[in-house]
Amino acid sequence: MQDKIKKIVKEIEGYRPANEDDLEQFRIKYLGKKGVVNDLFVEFKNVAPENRKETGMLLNQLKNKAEEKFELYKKELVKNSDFSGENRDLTLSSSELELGSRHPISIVRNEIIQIFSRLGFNISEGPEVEDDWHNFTALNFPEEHPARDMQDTFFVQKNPDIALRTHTSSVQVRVMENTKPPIKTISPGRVFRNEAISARAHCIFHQIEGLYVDKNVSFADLKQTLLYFAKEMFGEKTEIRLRPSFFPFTEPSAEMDISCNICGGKGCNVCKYNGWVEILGCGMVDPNVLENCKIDSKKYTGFAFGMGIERIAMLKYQIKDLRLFFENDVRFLKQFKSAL
Ligand code: 2U9
Repeated sequence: MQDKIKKIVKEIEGYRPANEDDLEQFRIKYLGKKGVVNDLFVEFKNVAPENRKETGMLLNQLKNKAEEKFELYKKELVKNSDFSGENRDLTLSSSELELGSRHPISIVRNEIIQIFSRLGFNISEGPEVEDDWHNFTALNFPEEHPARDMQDTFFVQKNPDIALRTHTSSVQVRVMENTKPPIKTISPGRVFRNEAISARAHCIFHQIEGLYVDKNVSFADLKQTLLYFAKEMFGEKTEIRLRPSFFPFTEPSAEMDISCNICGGKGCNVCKYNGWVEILGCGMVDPNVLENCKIDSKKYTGFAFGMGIERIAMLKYQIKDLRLFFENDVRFLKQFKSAL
């Protein structure tokens, strides 16, 4: 009998329950009324008196082992249970939930929105599928302008009148058509261009465009607004410079550079050793555009600007390849933590 008991002790020592049901089967098998332990106690009555002491001790050890094993795993299973079991312990603390993180494009977009909100800009949104009028004609694009070409624009169902918007200026045309000045709005959103994908270009990207139309809005107002933006976004020491440019929808037009936020203007590979990096385009709204939207260009003037959010994010976080924003690799995304 002693050998039998020792064998069962070994069996119990090696036992690990697969789940709650398994543990219950263990309890019934060893500790139940008709279980192994009770059967052995019945058998014990027939043990010869000279063997009783030793066999009795072994039997008690077996019983204790089985009970300890059962109690240990009962506690463990309750701790790990999903609270659906009967043995739930509501005093146990919950397991920690791992939080996700915002996409870097959302973080930068929200930061830009906050900066312009402080200057009184509201947010406007509009359709991603646009008609020719809102995307091109109202914005003073000539009939033969290359941007209207199949090569640059995604047309919907080969309809030359319906396309995926190539910029969010189309949203601001809608705002001007439906609102009387003063208008002070920014339009964040996805835009689409028929371009080959590379480290510096993608067929989908994100823009924020700004528009301020009122009496007496001047180029000086534009410059001051953009200087404030640059300092808030890239740091107090940031300087700006405007270079003359051309867009169909603004006159005069300019491109804006900031002093390189990496080397502080001394020269590095981000600014290609000239100390300045381009971040946006801007200008005074062309009077034709105001008139197209039924705004009296003799009474009102306006400034506008546009930027690619990916470009701002690449400069802010020193990211060299734009495609990383679209791959959604969690190892890339989880590096960006933000309150916004
Ligand atoms: C209206 C009238 C004018 C918005 C402007 C730019 C200059 C510009 C580019 C920057 C990089 C687009 O993302 S990008 O490729 N944008 O250079 N955008 S002025 O002008 C407007 C907007 C709305 C009604």
